[in-house]
Amino acid sequence: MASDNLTAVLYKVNDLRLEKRSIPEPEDHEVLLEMGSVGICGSDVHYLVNGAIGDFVVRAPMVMGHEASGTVAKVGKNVKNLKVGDRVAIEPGVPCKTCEYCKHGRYNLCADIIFCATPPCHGNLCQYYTHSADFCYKLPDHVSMEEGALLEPLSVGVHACRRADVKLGSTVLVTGAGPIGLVSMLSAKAMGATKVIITDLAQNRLDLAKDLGADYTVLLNKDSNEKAIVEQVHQLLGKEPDKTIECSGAESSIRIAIQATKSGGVVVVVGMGRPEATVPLVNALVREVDIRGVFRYANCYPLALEMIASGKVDVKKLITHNYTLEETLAAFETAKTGAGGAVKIMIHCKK
Ligand code: NAD
Ligand code: 572
Ligand code: ZN
Repeated sequence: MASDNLTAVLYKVNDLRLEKRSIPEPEDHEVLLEMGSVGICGSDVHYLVNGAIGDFVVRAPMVMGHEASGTVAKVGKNVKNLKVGDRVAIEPGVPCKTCEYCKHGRYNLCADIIFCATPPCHGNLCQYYTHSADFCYKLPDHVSMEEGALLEPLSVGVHACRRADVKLGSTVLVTGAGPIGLVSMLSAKAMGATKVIITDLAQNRLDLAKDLGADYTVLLNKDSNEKAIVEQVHQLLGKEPDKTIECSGAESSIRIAIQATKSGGVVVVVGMGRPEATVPLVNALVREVDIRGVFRYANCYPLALEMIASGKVDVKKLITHNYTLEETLAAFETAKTGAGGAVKIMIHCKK
């Protein structure tokens, strides 16, 4: 088998290597993809720096990358939906399709899901990679490979807004203006939110949020007074938000989210911080503020693609840095330090 498949492999903490691996053969239901663009996600950086996220521990070398697009280079014999040359976005989680959750369409909750770059499963930061054809979405000619890769985080935003039941006229608070807060804000706007306010500790991220369409921004610092922030949010909006989408992972943000949200409203928690948090639960209970979890997404790629293809949402501005596959180590160094105001770093795998 040819072994000219340059691949980014995480061996252990702070030991990321580029190595040549063999080009895999697609199974009957799979396609072989020549990889296009792969975004670096916060989770990739977390595995690099800590070797684990919660119970998911890198115990064996793992290929990085799960925000990806590619071009079909070969098709398995049972593949009907794609042909050689098709450009596709790759949905990184392939579920079992037979469990109760899969059958009810909530396949993100499948216990046997194989999700790229979540140990022990390999990701797709490489030149050639095989994937289930039915988790690949053909891109129209005018949608770029970078946008195809960004369908992944955008799908998290779409799922968060669906969980929050964002609709025409919603007023939305987003806490945290990292890539996930920003795609949640873009999704909320696209789904009809008329006012979106977003918080962060970093002014450059709030500036980008404003550029992307945030109506109001709130700069916080670690010592900001909780009650004063809630007041400020209400004052800027002129009302209480119907929905809050927590995207920072900070306990203080969950506390603010609950207190700021209107009675009868919804708080969705996307940010993954410490496993346990102290939150004003009774405040939420007596005001019937629903607190809902978010775990990745299910059935969101088609809508995320429509949002981009129709021009309703522009995700390209999230990309602050570009690297080639050969420059992967430098790309991860930038992701680790956040140098140059890095938000989304994109790696281009095709020569
Ligand atoms: P990120 O670290 O780039 O962004 C987080 C942002 O929150 C940063 O800009 C940071 O300055 C800001 N922040 C930190 N503390 C804050 C505070 N107290 N108030 C307001 N803002 C604060 O991460 P990201 O890639 O945007 O992801 C956001 C979170 O979502 C992470 O915790 C990540 O693990 C999680 N995530 C969850 C899912 C899921 O399925 N639930 C999916 C993807 C990401
Ligand atoms: O794009 C998917 C994604 N999911 C993230 C983070 C970044 N990107 N999640 C946060 C971490 N969890 S987890 O349950 N886990 C490591 C499987 O703690 C998944 C969702
Ligand atoms: Zn991710």
